[in-house]
Amino acid sequence: MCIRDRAYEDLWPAAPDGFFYTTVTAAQADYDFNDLVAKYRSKQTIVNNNITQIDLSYRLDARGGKIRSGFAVQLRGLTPAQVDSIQVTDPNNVVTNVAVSTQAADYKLAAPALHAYLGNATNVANADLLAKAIDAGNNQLTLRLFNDAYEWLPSFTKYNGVQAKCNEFYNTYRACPVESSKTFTVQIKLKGTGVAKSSNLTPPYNPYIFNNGSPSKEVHLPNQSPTQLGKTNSSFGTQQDATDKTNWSKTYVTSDGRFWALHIPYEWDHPQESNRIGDVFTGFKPWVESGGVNNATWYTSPVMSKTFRGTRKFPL
Ligand SMILES: [Ca+2]
Repeated sequence: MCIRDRAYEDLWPAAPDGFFYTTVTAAQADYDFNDLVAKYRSKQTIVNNNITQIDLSYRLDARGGKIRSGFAVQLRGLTPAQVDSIQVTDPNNVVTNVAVSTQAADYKLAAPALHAYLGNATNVANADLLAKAIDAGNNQLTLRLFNDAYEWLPSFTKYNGVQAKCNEFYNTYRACPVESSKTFTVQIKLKGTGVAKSSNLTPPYNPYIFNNGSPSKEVHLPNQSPTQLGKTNSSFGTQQDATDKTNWSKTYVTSDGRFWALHIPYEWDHPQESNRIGDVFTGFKPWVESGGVNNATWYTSPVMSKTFRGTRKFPL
């Protein structure tokens, strides 16, 4: 008699929806939450209650920020030593087998998009990033997908003399033509029988963006831990930031409960450029002020004239 392994796939989200990640500058800018809009899905392959493989898909939809930001995800609960292989397919369908380092002195993973930068004179600064430990001392698997959102969601000159403002951002002015989304896929295979399925290693994991020119300046979802490099950011505790630098239990929030990144389980129609999120989604402010108790589905009810999509179908 053959007893088959109890294997299944744990999809997140279970139904098609989205992941939305955005930030503003330290000066708070316009708080329009469209500086980087990415949607993601996660699949965990489970065998006998162990995770043996994690598949991630990140679809970049919009860049409404001027700061050159990179994007990374830390898979807390997973160490580099537990990983057998990582393969990343970039939006150009270039497949990279990512070298995994278990050395604390190294950055945990090479960023797969970086091979494109090394020969690119306009992005010389990125070569410096390569030499730095992205999360040395923490020993949590950290995967950097790209160093500069402009690489994938570029600015243009093609609208000169037509609609010049369409050159600046990517899919945040509703009057501009819709540009295509860009998708990264990641396949992480674990060694041996994998790792025990746990609440520590669940979507959305710990995604963050970082300032290309100052990589310690990370922006995570509220109360998610910075990397070791991120903890050296001297901006913590300045202006209105209320991060707890002792225990890191309270991070990337202000004293009045605001934050710089959002995770929304919905096919979100992000704000048009320079429209404050509270004006686009009137339920947002009461949601924040109630500590997330009231108006929990605020993101489903936009003022349509102030979103990017409006009545226009998104490029899905
Ligand atoms: Ca913006």
